[in-house]
Amino acid sequence: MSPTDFIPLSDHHQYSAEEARVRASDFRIEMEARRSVRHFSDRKIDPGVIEDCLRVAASAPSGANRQPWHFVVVSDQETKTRIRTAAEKEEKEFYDRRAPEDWLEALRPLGTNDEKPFLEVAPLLIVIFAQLHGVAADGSKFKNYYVNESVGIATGMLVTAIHHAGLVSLTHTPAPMRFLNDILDRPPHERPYLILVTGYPAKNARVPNLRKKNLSEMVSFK
Ligand code: IYR
Repeated sequence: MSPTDFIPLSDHHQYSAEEARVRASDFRIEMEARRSVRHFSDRKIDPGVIEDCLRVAASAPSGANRQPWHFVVVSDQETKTRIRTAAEKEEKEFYDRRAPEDWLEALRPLGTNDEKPFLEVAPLLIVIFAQLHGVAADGSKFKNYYVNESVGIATGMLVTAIHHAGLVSLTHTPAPMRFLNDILDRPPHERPYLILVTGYPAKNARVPNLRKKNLSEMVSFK
């Protein structure tokens, strides 16, 4: 383990109260326009844009800075088809048998079912893996900390960066997801976390009419 090494905090911007208000409000308006989209166009994405979005995700805080994540960016059509086939098999089980009635009821406003054409239509599937432990250069294992929290934060930042770049995404979690290790050739200590379906919306894309909680429903000030 390397010794403690501190450098000056650089690139930190402080804004006037007015600038801060404008920036916070502009960003809120931008982010409130984000929607999970299930109708994708097949329009390709500039690889440089996705690389920058992934760099944003990589800047996330993580337990002991272990960065316990791996992202597989899938654009290969045959691989997307294999993922769709495997995911739909699990999803059919879920919708036909595994899901309890209250879960199906909760999903009704979203209009989801076991058909996942977006897994083949969208130009990119970013498959996010959580590394349950690390592996050193000599093959020995080391612990990771707060893996779920860390990967969740990185994923949230990726979702935000993708929206900021004018793309849309869908967090998709077919359950169980272990088939992704086989298809994408990832080791067993990496657990599939979610598939971030990424691209441009279809011309006629529609989204459910949902409402987000307002501040008074979800925040208390003391
Ligand atoms: N994985 C299924 C079911 C599903 C579950 C939740 I929780 C959602 O918010 C949406 C869907 C599917 O993708 O259809």
